[in-house]
Amino acid sequence: MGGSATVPRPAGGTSARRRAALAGVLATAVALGLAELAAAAAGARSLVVAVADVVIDAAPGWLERFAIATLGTADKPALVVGVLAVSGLVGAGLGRLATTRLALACAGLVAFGALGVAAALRDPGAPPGAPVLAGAVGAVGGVAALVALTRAARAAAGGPGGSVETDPTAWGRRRFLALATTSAAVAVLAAAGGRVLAAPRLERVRQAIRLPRPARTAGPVPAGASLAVAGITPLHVPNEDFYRIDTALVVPEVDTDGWALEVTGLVERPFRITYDELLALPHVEADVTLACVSNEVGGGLVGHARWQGVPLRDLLARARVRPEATQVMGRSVDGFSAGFPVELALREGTGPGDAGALVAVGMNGEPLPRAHGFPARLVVPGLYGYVSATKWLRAVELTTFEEEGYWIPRGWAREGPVKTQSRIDVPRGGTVPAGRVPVAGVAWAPGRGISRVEVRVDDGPWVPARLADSLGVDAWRQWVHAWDATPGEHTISVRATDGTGAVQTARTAPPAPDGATGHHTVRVRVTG
Ligand SMILES: Nc1nc2c(c(=O)[nH]1)N[C@H]1C(S)=C(S)[C@@H](COP(=O)(O)O)O[C@H]1N2
Ligand SMILES: [Mo]
Repeated sequence: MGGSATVPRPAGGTSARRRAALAGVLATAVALGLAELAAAAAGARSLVVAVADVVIDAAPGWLERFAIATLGTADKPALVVGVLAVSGLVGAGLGRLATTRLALACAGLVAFGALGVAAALRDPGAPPGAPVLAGAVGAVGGVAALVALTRAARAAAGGPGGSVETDPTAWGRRRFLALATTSAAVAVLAAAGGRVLAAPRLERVRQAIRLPRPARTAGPVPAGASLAVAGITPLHVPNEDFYRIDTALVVPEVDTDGWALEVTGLVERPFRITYDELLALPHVEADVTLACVSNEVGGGLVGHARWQGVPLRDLLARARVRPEATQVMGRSVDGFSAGFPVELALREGTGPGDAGALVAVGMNGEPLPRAHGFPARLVVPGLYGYVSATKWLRAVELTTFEEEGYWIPRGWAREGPVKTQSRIDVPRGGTVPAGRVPVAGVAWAPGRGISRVEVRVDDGPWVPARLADSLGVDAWRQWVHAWDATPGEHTISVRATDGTGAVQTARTAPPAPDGATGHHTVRVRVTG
């Protein structure tokens, strides 16, 4: 140590202890930053995110629901911040340990990195070896930083004051400061570099893809399917506006290169199919409305897109489903899974507007956006996403219902048919002038279609709205009602009737466990 019997140590060695802790924190930051950069360069996921994913998977359902309820979509960034904070604490501890047991602290840092590698190795979509490489680069950098910083901290410890010429500890403090600054810069730059590197490469891969022309197209969209009402949700929601729901902290980076879809489980002939092989099969196009079970009445967790892909039943026919199979389980590269009845997967579509379940590779005319499951996902008309719409699909496994998809043990219903719903898009509330006011929105009952939409003002009668042309039973339908608005406060409600003649229920129910019900209602003030 730099201190000797003749040099008084600072009281309690606080600054020395602080420097030791800081050395550990910075060494950990260097390790994480370099690992991030190496992971991106090698095509693997961030180790920090991989650890956070493990935390999500291990969290009990009530905690996860609580986090989503209190933090909303900020729950994932908050978790990453949490993982970084814990890493900082571990780092501080290792830094303190390093002052007396440097080798042990270095081993601790390596073990800490190994945890991240182990978490990332659970991701079968990543090139094997890439997480190990990332962990190794991070560990080597972190250990080097810890050794250098700890030595500098030792040199800096000792008596206070003095000049660089006369006091070696002053020189040591300067060296420590310089090293600390360098370490922080390396950590930040490496982490930022990793982020910059990861996304655009895959985006270029995605944009270079040319989807085949579907053997069966959905046909041109009839002009009468879209209503010219300002503020109504577009019939096809643009990809960048389409709602996004998933448990992934950051969008899984799945390259088509090396990706293959496995069709497996209770089948006679399991097989794997590459992305190019999938593109070479006959494709269909389908207008399907996708809804999230968590959508509140009137909420935005629902969207409509024109999907393109391979009918799931074609793949299942090739694999030959065994008679004891009752459930189709989609499995994603990030550990998510969703299962639904085999009949729904085998059902023959009845033609345009009813295509059946798809392994989708296209969304609104382009390759699936990364946030929506690139390179492939399931789209099963009529079911909520949590039991069907697996994104970043890696396997379709035939099972029985003994197997449970991701959300089932977390308190959501085993089967999730989408409930008939309707939503008022305009007016959304607020103030409108008296006179003719268009009340308009969308209504959906995927699998059954929409046959009628009615609007009620205050306690008046239900009045039929005008329906836009239908794109098929799986697609939502726009509707509009020309309301003669009179001055005062008014309440407007909407309800839909599905293709079987069943009227949307007025009974209110929360999203859990199987989808919200009740009428969407808005209050408006009409000025005279
Ligand atoms: N891999 C993966 N796929 C997933 C999910 C998920 O968390 N992970 N969430 C599902 C849920 S709950 C819904 S509602 C839909 C949403 O699809 P979108 O984000 O493309 O709108 O994706 C489904 N597919
Ligand atoms: Mo969902």
